[in-house]
Amino acid sequence: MNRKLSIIGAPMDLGQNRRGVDMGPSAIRYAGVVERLEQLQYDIEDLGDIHISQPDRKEVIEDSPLRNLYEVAKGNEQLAMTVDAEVQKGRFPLVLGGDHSIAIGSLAGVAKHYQNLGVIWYDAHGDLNTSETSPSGNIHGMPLAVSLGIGDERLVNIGGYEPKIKAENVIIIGARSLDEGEKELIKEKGIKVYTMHEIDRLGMNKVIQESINYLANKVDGVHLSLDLDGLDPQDAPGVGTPVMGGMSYRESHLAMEMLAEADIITSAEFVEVNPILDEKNKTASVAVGLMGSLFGEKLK
Ligand code: HAR
Ligand code: MN
Ligand code: MN
Ligand code: MN
Repeated sequence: MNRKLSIIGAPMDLGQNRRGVDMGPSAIRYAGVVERLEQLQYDIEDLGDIHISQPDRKEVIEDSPLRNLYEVAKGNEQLAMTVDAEVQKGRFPLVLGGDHSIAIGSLAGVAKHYQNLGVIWYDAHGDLNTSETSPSGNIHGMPLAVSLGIGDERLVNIGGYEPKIKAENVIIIGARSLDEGEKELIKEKGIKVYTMHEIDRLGMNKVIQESINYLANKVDGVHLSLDLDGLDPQDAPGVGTPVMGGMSYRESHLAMEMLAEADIITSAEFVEVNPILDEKNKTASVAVGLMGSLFGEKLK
C-alpha cells in the first residue's frame, strides 16, 4: 500500500435533496480519521475541503432534469483537479463525501493515471441512472453511469476526457435497490454485480475473493467507492437513502481486510455520511473503522 495519504473533503450535498450530507467530511474527521490512520504509520496530509458553490436560489435555471447540474459539475471539476494533483505527486487520494455525486470528480482525477482502472462500487444502489432513467433527477444516482461515459455531456466530460472507466472493470457489491433503467444498463454492458442475494448465498469471503480474481491481471489500479448506505441501516443509520437488508458491519470489515491483504486499492472515497440523520456520529465512526481495516489495521 502507498504509505502517502492525502485526505480531501468534498462537502457536496447538491447531488440529492437531503441537507446535512455536506457535513460528512467534518463528521468523519471528528470521528478521528487522521489519528486512526496515523497510528498505522502513514504519512498523512489533510488538505481540508474543496469549495462547493451554493446554487442561486432566486435564479433557478431549470434547463435540465438534473438537479443543481451547474454546481455539481463545478464542484466535481474542482475535486478532479485536486485529486489529479495528489496522484501526480504519488500520493493515495482518500476522498470524504459528501453525496455520491463526488465520485464523478474523484474518478476524473484518478482514471487518467491508469490504462485500466478497476472500480469496486460498494453500495445499496447502482448509481447507473441518466437524466432519461432517473426517477429523481438526483445526480448522486448517476455517477457510475457518468464515469462509464453515459449521461449528460457536462458531467461525462468533467476533467476533459471520457469515458473514465470501462464496464468490464467495474464490480458493484451490495446492490438491493436498482431502477429498471439501471438493470437494463447492467445487462447491456455486462457489469458484474453482487446483489444482496448473492452475498447471502456465497458469503462475503467468496464475494471478495472472486472480485479480486475478476480484477487481477486486468487492471492497473482499483478505486474503492464506498457508499455507507451499502451497509445495513442498523449499522449505518446516518445516510440519506437507507435501504433495509444491507451488508453488516462485520461483513464490511471483512471486505476491507481482504482488500487490504490483497493490496489492490489505489484510491478510495467514503460517501453519503449525513451526521444530521445519524445517531451520535455512529455512521462516521463506522466509516473510520472501515478505513482502519482498509489501510491495514490488524489486531495481532
Ligand atoms: N436510484 C435512485 C435515484 O437515482 C436512488 C439513488 C440513491 N442514492 C444513493 N446513491 N445514495 O447510491 O434517484
Ligand atoms: Mn451511491
Ligand atoms: Mn447508495
Ligand atoms: Mn460523449
